[in-house]
Amino acid sequence: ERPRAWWQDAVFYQVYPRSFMDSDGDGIGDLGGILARLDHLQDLGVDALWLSPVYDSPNDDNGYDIRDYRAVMAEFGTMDDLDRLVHELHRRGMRLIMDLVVNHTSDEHAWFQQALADPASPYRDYYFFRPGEPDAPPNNWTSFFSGSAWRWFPERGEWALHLFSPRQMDLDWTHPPMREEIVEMVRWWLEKGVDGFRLDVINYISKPPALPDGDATVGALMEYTGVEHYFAGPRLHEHLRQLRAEAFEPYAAVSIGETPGVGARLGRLLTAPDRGELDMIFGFDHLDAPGRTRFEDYRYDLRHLRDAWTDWQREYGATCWPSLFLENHDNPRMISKIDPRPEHRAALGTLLLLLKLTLRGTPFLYQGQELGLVNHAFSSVAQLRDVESLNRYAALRELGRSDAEAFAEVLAGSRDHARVPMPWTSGPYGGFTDGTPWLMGDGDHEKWNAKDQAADPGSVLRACRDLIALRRAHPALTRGAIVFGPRRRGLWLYERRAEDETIGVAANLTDRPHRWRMPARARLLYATGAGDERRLVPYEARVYALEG
Ligand code: TEU
Repeated sequence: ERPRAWWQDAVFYQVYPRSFMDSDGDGIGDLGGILARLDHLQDLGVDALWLSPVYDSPNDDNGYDIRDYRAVMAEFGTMDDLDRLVHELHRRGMRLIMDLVVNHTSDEHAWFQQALADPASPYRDYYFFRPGEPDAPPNNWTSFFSGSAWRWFPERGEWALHLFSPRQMDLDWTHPPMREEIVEMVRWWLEKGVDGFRLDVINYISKPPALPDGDATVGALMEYTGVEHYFAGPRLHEHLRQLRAEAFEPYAAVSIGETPGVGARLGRLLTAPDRGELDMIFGFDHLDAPGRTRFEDYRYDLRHLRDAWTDWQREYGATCWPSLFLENHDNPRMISKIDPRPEHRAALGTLLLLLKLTLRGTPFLYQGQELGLVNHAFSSVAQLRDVESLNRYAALRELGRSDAEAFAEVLAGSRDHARVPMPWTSGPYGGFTDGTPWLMGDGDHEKWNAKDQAADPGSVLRACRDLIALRRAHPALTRGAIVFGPRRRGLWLYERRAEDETIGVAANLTDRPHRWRMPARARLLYATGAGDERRLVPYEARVYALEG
């Protein structure tokens, strides 16, 4: 049993800085904007911020293509602004984790530029350069952003690997000097007082040296060819142990791995305390129904979440510590996936928050979830900005799909739904900027914005504040064991048991009423609906205390 850590009691809030708040009128969110909105986060009651990348970047993938790890992106402000943010958060008793993107760098990073310029450069071993012919990539791996995972450099007569955009060049982690530079850079940030990191696609960093072809059937199934070779590569655990031992451990920094494709079983190997690797991971299997992908426009059934998370919590047992998230900057808004009907929006938004704030583990809110935000009615690909969406649209058109077909597929899963700027007021552009936003929404902010919801006792925002306060008031919700009730039709029933208190939760996961009665000795702590004593209405949940 690991000693209790701060991040086990904390509620995290993910800020996508480009879309949070613009303080200088250029239409792009920035650090000054975040500083100006810290009261919103403090009023919400969150304990820690996870900040998506703010490092210098050409923004091919909105900062996930880093050009200089020790500089702040000009659009976002200065290093002084970042130092002020660290100081201001700590002054408020909050913490900051940054986004560590070390599977790849921008092609404009000095390491890559020097490797390109000089065949004898020591930086060539930092990347996957392979000699070859212009029409024969070294293997059949595909990029997550469409096309081959290899970029041809005619001036060098060589290919270079990129699992993501052709401007995000994969780092070769088998090369010790590269690993040492990463360790040094992480320590540099921890010296500045940062409290930890979310590690971008950290399970992808170890590739088998032979870079073997991917199995085409896996490619068809997983949409990406080659992923079976690197989603948990040969030296992954070794690299994670080095990072922890040399960078995170000495600063007691929290490490949260973003690990697409990793399930609970491998999650235990990555996060069990005695493994010396990561503290938590983000698995993604629960975000889509089995056999579905986010690019399919289907109604997500919350019973899948119940089953996926129940299994995950059971597999983790008392040893490992789950992360609890349903949205981020890479996925559509969950309310829209489950039930886009306006009459259910507030109840569903509140239900999703309640589940995350009462299950065992650390909850992560993504900006806008506290407001019940939904997908945007983009009308054409011209309105999109996400490199994944734009590349996918072009690839589908290449395959002969019509504009309507290609746009419909991209629209279903576009990451831009979650990247439309935060709605602070009902005013122009939701009060996000005095300029023109880099990405335009569909006007939803006129009715759904932080200012109006703060004044409305029945709003999702007020429910979110109350639920975070409830979680803080009852240690059973942060430290109690979890015991699941029977999986009855559309209900999710579970208890959180601490020595002096048991808290029960009953949630209706469907759009139909379900019979349910409070247990005899129960004291109601929180209800999201009318509170009929014999049933739960659609998407209604109750939280109650069982005496003794
Ligand atoms: O996302 C990685 C990720 O989740 C993808 O592997 C995803 O599984 C893929 O798009 C298939 O759905 C991280 C960042 O969160 C994302 O914003 C970046 O674009 C990406 O890595 C590259 O840095």
